Amino acid sequence: MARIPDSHPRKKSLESRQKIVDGSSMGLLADSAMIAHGRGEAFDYLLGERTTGSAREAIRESAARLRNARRPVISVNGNTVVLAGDGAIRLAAVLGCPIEVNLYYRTPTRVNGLISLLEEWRSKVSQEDVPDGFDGDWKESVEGVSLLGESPNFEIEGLEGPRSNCTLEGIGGADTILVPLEDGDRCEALISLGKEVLVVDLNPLSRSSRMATVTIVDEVSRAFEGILSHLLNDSDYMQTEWDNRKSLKESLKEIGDHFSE
Ligand code: PTJ
Repeated sequence: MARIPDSHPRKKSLESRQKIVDGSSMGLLADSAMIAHGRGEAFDYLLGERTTGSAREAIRESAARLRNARRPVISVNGNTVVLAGDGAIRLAAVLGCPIEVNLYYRTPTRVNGLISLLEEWRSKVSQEDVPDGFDGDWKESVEGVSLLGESPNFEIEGLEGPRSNCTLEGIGGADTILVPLEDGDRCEALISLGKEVLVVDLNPLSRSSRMATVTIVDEVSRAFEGILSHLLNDSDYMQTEWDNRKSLKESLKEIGDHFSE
């Protein structure tokens, strides 16, 4: 890929697009991954490619809920691993929770490939400087992150087909699930199992956005960075009685406001 100058106003967006192109040629992504990414890009453009005020609130609320969770888990699909696998590892290290590869279009080759990519990220992140506010042995915490999904031993009730397969150690036994780019049916099934579902989705109108306990209407890598920062430096904040509908309405208003600014 040609080097994009730092001054290019859409550098981050072009780099993300390239990650999707590369992930696709490596066989890690679903055939429709680029369509999903394009839809996300369009909403991000409308939102001004920034974390809006309502997304910041949802990020803060999600961090508090993940901190309070008994058994949190981060569920990742192909697009999330390719765009924000490093961020997922940092979050899991701080939370002491597993990451589960859980795919809509599940094939053993994709699951294994995505777990290998996460293993590479785990090794790189373990060498990074200790993040501000982290108390403990960073290398040990990162190396301890377990990567699940290869051998499903649990089925999500109310869902048919391969996307119902997950693990008891991860999604099956979790009380709180952080799940970017989720599909509406599965989000609904997880909610009806009594789980708290924290969704990251740039589309505030999607069914998963509307079904979730808390929806972060933001780009997945920005959302992960925000959650990390709140986990490490905002421990006084207590979770609230979250009104997700109100938050989604606010994000739609922010789209309108962005264009009248
Ligand atoms: O890897 P798999 O097999 O699990 O398949 C993954 C995709 C994403 C292909 C599959 O789940 C799918 O088709 O998703 P949808 O139904 O297109 O939904 C994707 C949602 O994520 C859309 O509402 C997009 O707006 C949103 N989205 C796309 N890219 C991003 C995003 N949200 C946050 N950050 C992004 N980078």
